Amino acid sequence: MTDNTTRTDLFEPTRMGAIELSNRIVMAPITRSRYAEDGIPNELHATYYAQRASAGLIIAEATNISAQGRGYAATPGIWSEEQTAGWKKVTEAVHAEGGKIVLQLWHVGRFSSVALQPDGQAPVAPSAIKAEGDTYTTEGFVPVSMPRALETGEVPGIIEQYRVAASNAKRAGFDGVEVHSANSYLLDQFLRDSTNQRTDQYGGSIENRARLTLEVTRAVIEIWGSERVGIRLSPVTPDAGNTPPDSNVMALFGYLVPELNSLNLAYLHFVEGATATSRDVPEGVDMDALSGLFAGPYIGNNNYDLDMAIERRAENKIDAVAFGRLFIANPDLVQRLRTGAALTIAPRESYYGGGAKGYTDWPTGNY
Ligand code: 8OZ
Repeated sequence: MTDNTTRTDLFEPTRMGAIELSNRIVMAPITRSRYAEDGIPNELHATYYAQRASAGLIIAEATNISAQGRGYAATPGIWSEEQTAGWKKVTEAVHAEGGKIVLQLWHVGRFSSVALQPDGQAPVAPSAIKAEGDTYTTEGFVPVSMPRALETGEVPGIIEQYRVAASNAKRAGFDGVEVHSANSYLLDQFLRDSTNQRTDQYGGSIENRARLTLEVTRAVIEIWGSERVGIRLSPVTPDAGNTPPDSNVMALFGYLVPELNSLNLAYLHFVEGATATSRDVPEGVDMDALSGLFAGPYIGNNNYDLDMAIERRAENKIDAVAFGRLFIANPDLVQRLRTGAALTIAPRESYYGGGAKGYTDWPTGNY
């Protein structure tokens, strides 16, 4: 049996803002699509997260901040009292196991279908540009719908949705929240020039396109304090329809990351490469140069294995590593990595949908 604790400090406690972590291994937010139409977490979800509480930090899966922000069936919400009460069961179960858990606040923007929107309305977006790709409804996969551009006067209402969700998350007992400004959802749609063709103060220049992400983050900080707010960015991930990232990734994120420094966040969480796909980046992009601009705790993510995490930690390129898929079938991932025990690879069929099978029935390892 190996003892990997001698090779790295990844298994030692650390602190991100006001959040104390028992180690530097983070569970990335992973959509598992196991919720009823009401988006209310229940005992099953509490069990799932509690089983994974030995992670230094759990970032709970992307959670709809409003009915309008919803783009996939079977995902959870945090806009109603019932959803808030459901999440309380989850946070209590995780805390009972000594874990820490933050909630990822999600608005899909244009990546939705009229079938999922209140009163069958069009999804909202920075500009009326349709995404390509399919989303999941109770009727199965359907192409996403043509969105409508938000009026400037509606933007405060979007920020308010984040504020309400952040405040619900606080009442639900989370240790903090992560602003989902990645993966081509609403905030990322504002950031990128491929999806934002606005002519008001939320479009055009980089400063304008970054405005909503910064305003939302500040609004959430007002609820939580900066030391319990993190943010996730995915500078080079194309969207589901393969819309490329921004035409000038280095300039856009070279502006945004230093702006975030002034907010004193708990952490920055970067998807290094294309989310869940590859660590390759377009020519001219240097992810380490961008993450190096961040002054606070930095969580690296995307296709890591332990050796890569140890190496990048030793080079001081990361403060913590987030694993997503590996947490599916290895609830005790931290212990397995620590001892060099074998890892179980979850089959794709287990990722999304269904109930306890492939969700809470993974054994802990033999070590
Ligand atoms: C997989 C399936 C549905 C949504 C993301 C929230 O990529 C997601 C997501 C992932 O950020």
